Amino acid sequence: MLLKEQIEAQIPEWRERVKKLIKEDGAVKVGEVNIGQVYGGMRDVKGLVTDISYVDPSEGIRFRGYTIPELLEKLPKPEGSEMPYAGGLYFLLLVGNIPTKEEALEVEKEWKARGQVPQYAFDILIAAPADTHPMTLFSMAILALQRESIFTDQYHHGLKKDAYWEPTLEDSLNLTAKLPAIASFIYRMRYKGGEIIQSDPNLDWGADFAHMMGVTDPGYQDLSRLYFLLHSDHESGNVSAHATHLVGSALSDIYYAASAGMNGLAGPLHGLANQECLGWLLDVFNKYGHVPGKEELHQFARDTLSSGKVIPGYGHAVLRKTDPRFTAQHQFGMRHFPEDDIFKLAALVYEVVPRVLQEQGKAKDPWPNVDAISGALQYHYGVREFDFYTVMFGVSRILGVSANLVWARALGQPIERPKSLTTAMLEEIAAKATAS
Ligand code: NMX
Ligand code: MLT
Repeated sequence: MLLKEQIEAQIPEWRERVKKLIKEDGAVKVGEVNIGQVYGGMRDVKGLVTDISYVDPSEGIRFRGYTIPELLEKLPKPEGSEMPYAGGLYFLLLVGNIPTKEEALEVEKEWKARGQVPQYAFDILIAAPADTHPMTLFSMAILALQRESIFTDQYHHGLKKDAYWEPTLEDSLNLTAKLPAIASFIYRMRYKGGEIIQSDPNLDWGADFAHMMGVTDPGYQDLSRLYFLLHSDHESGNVSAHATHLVGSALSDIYYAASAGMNGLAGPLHGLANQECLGWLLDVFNKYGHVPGKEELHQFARDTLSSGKVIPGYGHAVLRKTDPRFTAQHQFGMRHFPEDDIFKLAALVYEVVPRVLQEQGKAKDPWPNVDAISGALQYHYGVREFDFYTVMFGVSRILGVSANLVWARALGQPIERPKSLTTAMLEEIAAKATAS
């Protein structure tokens, strides 16, 4: 497999580079931590490392050094499509180079060969109470598949540390291959009377998801490819990536680790914000019966804040400008359906809400994040059951977190175990600092 060979070829150099850095410069400080950060969700504490993506506060995400517009231009695309193969993106995340079409198609082929979901995983979903949240079902299905882990099996039969990454790559390909079928099964079981649509062997991973969802508009294939690219990775400190890394650091396999990551993604301050955001847009639309004017929208947003709620889709822990993932989705909507009411509303919110948040003066980042508009695009194509939206985020995010776990294993990253202090200890540290 070209993918595996290219990862393998890089590992000795990476190991050497990291070993040298730790040996020669292990004591060099990268920052300091203050009491505000200890109580404040470790914001801006630099304690993680990844070479797969980086979020600059004023620029946004770069995947392996490439901005989103660069990726949309450079990654190989299926004939006649506007958006790249997810297989090419996965190659880039894992290997670090823009793949050739042949390399992207090899990943797509691997996924096809590994995409069959064992019936027992579906049976577990069918047995769950009908009102179980789609994210719970998604996480359950991933966890159910844990018995398939090659890493865990080989580990218990004796596996050298240097070789950990190999079965982790196998597990990652096996799991990611199945995600479109699992997600669309949840959708069809939950909202379409259980009429399951089988995978089409002629379609790429992103387009096959669109097909299995039962959305026939060809534009949805490109939206799916775009969606899966944009949500895949956002450096290491976000809740889903960090949870996956943390659990994986105990040498739990990718099924345990990704399921944990998905449980974090299911929180309303993280991935669930896309469902909350569409709900909020519909509340606005239904209140006025049409796309309201800026003044009415301004008032609605103020009312949301005064009722103690956050405005979903706005604000970010790291970003301090409009999320380029928002911009890419906004541009997609402008190209394909600028007159769609809910899309127009989401675009109008962008003109109003940052000002409302600035007036309130609490949010450090008043600008839209990835979740502010993703639901409006789904809604246009008829995927309107918004409690499903975070599952699509999860399908994409597992591309990033699994690529990270392969490299964490390749570089022998240790079990994660930061130190905690008591409040009395922090008070003592503060008293000493004041006295000196
Ligand atoms: N609406 C209202 N208040 C907000 C918002 C918002 N969109 N964003 C931040 N604030 C408040 C925040 O609740 C906090 O209030 P308090 O001091 O009363 O606790 C204050 O502003 C300072 O928060 P920040 O330091 O700016 O933000 P933080 O880094 O703590 O949190 C988020 C980041 C993303 C959790 C926060 O902006 C938020 O809750 N946004 C809405 C939910 C959302 O869109 N989440 C999705 C993020 C992207 N993703 O997919 O994960
Ligand atoms: C993400 O994509 O994980 C979100 O933007 C949250 C984050 O980066 O903190």
